[in-house]
Amino acid sequence: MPDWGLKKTARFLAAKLPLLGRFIRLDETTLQQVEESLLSCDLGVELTEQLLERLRRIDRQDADQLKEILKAELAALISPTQMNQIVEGKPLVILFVGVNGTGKTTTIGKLAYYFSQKNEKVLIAATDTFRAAAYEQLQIWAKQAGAAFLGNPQGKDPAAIAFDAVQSALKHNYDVLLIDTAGRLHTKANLMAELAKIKRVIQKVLPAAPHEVWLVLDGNTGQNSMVQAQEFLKAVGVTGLIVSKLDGTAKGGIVLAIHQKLHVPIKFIGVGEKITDLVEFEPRGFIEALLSS
Ligand SMILES: Nc1nc2c(ncn2[C@@H]2O[C@H](COP(=O)(O)OP(=O)(O)OP(=O)(O)O)[C@@H](O)[C@H]2O)c(=O)[nH]1
Ligand SMILES: [Mg+2]
Repeated sequence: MPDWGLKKTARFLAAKLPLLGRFIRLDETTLQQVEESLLSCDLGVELTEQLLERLRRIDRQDADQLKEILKAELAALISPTQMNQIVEGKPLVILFVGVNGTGKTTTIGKLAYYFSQKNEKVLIAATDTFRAAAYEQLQIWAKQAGAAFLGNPQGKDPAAIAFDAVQSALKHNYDVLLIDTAGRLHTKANLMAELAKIKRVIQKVLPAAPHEVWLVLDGNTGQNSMVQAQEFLKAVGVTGLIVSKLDGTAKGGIVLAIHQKLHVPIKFIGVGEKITDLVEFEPRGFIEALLSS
């Protein structure tokens, strides 16, 4: 079983959920406690209400193990997978976007390692010309992951660097190109337009690229993630999501809320700061871990 980074959330839920013995009825007080617990781990209002509705229909005879019931009912509510395959391309070009500090650069380091382990030849490109330390930070990750690195510490134009990166990936026969971008607020129209420009410029070199645009969300951000996702979707057509920092939060329920609401597949989740702290997302395993403590 993968480490879903849910220890904090699971422990939190375990402490909050009412203890039910065999044949105890799911009465309104119990249900209310369940509701509060689920809301406070950020499962979201919609999913929580749907779940409560299902719990209300459960026969009292069945209510012997609340957690097992919750697991089964939650799993029945959650759509199993939403096409979690990564699109094919040679080179496969993935553009990473997101609000400041969500974990884009760290995730790229982890993914470079993930692809390298599959014997793919990986190139990482740094287009964050905004934050001074960004270039070096990504370079260190590339080295650690055994991936090639391209950037321009004096560069001013992110799109121009992206352009060079795609050309270089084609020329040198890379399997995967991971393009980092500077963090930006989803409310800043000019910065969102810059992302669209990066995308257009990439397409000039390779019309099918970027094959994927992955939005990195911080698992601690809660319901505001939904708003961020909607804006990035509008601006650059996000094809996949990564939820990071689940190890640091007791609000891991947000992942299921996002999965259910946004209809964009969650590809991976980040569960720590190490290069191996990345897990391929799969809802059933996630639910199991959420209610495992
Ligand atoms: N605990 C934990 N920390 C993480 C995870 N992912 C990223 N971080 C930390 O979050 C901080 C920000 O990560 P970055 O990768 O620099 O985020 P970014 O989105 O590239 O930031 P900007 O480029 O400034 O927008 C760093 O301190 C990372 O170590 C994670 O899964 N778990
Ligand atoms: Mg960064």
